[in-house]
Amino acid sequence: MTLSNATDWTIDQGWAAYSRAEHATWRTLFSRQMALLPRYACAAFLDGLQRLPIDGREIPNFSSINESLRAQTGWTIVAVPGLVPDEVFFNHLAHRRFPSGNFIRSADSLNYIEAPDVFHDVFGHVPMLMNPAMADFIQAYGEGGMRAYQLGVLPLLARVYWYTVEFGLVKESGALKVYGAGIASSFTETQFAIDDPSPHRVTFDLNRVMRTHYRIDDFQETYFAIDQLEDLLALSKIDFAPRYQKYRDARTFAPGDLIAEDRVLQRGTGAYFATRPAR
Ligand code: HBI
Ligand code: FE
Repeated sequence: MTLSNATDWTIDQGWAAYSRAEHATWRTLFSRQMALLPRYACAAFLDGLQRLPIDGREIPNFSSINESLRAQTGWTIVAVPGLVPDEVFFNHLAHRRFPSGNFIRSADSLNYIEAPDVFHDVFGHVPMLMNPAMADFIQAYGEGGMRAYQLGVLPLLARVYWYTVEFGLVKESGALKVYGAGIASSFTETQFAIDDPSPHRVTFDLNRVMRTHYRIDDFQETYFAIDQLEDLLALSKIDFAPRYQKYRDARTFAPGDLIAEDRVLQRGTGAYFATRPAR
């Protein structure tokens, strides 16, 4: 990790410093995902990817990504050394800058990362930042994040981000497709989220999701599906303040709970999680 000396935590991508081995890791990750995503990802993800200078040859250069991305939705990506403090993260998002890790995971742990790396951030997030609804939603999250933090209700908002931007599914022609970056950048979770009988799949409901805990270091026990990506646009316009009032002290739900009001699409067997207690 490179130390940051700017208060916004941005660093140079340092593209020229990537080794052949690091480019090869990108190549492996890219080809694994491309063997799956044409069947598993939503049309907007595939379309965004196709219109970006992201390919399986080498780690993309952020400045060429930014030419396409800025022209499409006014977003840019900025290089950061890893996780940045919440308020720094929100400030970038509110200004349509997506902080992206410049490092890449090591070749012997392709399925595990401690902090978001360049493959998660660029391959996972940037294609959806080409979509106008997602573009507005993440900016609104940045703007709302500071408010939620000051009100002491950040977990309520962070759960919405988690179950949409990171682990969201969308209904498309009667099937469930991936749009969340945490899924789209993971070979194992792409298959798990769509095909495995273990997790619940439930129609997204804002009030429900705000109260639902999530797993950070394992597959999700429940995936929430929106009806269409445009629902994110509506979500970006909602005033969360009254909901914070209502739900700040409300009971919360465990990752694998189903509740009476749920519109359950597929009730999970829980089989995978039976051997993996939540921590
Ligand atoms: N920093 N680089 C980076 N990427 C993230 O996704 C990120 C972060 N800092 C904080 C954060 N996410 C979350 O804890 C907030 O969304 C709540
Ligand atoms: Fe992410």
